[in-house]
Amino acid sequence: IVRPFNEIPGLWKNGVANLYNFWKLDGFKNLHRIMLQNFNTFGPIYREKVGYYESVNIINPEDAAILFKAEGHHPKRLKVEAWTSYRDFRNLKYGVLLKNGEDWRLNRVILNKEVISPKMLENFVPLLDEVGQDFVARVHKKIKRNGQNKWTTDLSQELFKYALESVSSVLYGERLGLMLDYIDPEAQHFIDCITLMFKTTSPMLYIPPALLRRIGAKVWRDHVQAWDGIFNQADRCIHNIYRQLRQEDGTSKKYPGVLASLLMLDKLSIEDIKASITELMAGGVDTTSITLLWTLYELARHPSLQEELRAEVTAARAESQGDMLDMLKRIPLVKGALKETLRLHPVAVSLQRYITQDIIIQNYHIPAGTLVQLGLYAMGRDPKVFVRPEQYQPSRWLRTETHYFRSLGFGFGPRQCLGRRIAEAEMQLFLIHMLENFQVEKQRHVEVQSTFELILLPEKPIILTLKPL
Ligand code: HEM
Ligand code: 2DC
Repeated sequence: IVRPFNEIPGLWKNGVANLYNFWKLDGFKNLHRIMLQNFNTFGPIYREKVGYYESVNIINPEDAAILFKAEGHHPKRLKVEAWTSYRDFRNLKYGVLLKNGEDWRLNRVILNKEVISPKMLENFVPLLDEVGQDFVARVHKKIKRNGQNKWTTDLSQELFKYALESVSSVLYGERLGLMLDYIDPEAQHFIDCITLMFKTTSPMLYIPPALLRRIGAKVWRDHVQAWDGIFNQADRCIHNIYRQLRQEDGTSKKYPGVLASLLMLDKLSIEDIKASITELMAGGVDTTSITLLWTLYELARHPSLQEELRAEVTAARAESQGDMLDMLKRIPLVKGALKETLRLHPVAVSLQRYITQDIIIQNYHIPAGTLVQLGLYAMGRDPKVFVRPEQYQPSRWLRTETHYFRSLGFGFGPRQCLGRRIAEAEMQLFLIHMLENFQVEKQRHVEVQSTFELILLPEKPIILTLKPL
């Protein structure tokens, strides 16, 4: 017999007391570890209430399948109130990230064709490949200059620039010039604002932003400043393209970028386009760059695996004879490495949906309307789900063992990551170029853990050494 909702184990009776304990455990930074611990304590399903944030948490791929079957036609994630409050405060439109219902679907369907359709890779790959080439050229130059024939550094700032340059070139069909020596201070400010925006969001998951705003709290003020910086910079880029488009005669055959394509399509209002383009630009920086940093870290820790990947890339290069679109089809182990990185170091600690119908998970009844979270970080490290989960093994994604609801780093279904194709191509091209040019090494005995700043980040700088091959 099915057990009732109220019997699901967990701490869900006193949200305020739980928030206090959460805060004592420095939970704002440890959310991923706390979730892992909760699964250890309560088993594969638990119910929780922290502050005003209430959810049912699951960890098994088979249960994830049940969850996503009940997501309905307009899948809805946890509402990040800090983000909607800012838009409301500044009277700005929601983009596809924050919209819901039919309005979300109408926008998303049009954006899908321009952003996530595999057909678009033809347009994106040449642009992204150029940025990849410029990145390695920049590293070579740095190495030449310092005269040591190697470069030991924390690459995160360089990777932020690579990611912003990449996503901008796809969105605007134009280069910002971030792979040059002297970069636009506005672009650097944009990068800093994104980091601050994420960091200030996490406390506001549990404490309503409206309250923080009323008491004039610093997090809220910092959050507003961060988004202001993001929207100002995106606005400048968007206006530029808009102006250029009005001056052109429209006969150019060159791919003009996502923004110009959307403007010419004329199916979404300018305000809707602006809102979603800003979200894409902001969503495209920390996500891919941190995933690449973790990947380089893992490759540095596993030198023979690094050589295996290099061999795959060398062979793919020869076989594809300079056709990059073809080359991307010949690097399964590189793709496995990226999946493996997202398994151990996911950007999103969880995936969530408000279910639209009653479901039964682990023999508990869960009513429609409940927020159900899949603990993505916890699932990636669960020995019941992945054989020897602590080992970084890209080849596990090539084997015939089941991958059923196990590769969920970009989410699932119609509400999955809109930037997924861009992110994948951008990261694959980056690894191709890096593996072809440099050996990646690290200092011995340094283990780096994750910290939660809305997305999961390395808790301390990752120092790597790049040596020309
Ligand atoms: C949504 C992960 C890169 C833009 C999401 C979601 C995840 C995710 C887990 C939620 C999906 C769901 O609820 O099912 C990642 C990862 C990335 C990445 C792991 C890179 C390694 C990017 C990039 C962009 C982007 C490069 C922009 C170009 C978005 C947007 C949404 C989203 C706009 C919201 C889509 C919607 O609500 O309809 N991403 N992302 N992401 N991501 Fe990404
Ligand atoms: C954070 O408990 C933890 O892709 C919360 O590119 C639940 C939650 C809700 C929404 C998730 C968020 C978590 C992590 C960051 C995500 C976000 C949805 C989209 C966003 C996964 C898991 C992200 C990084 C977007 C951000 C785009 C934005 C900057 C314009």
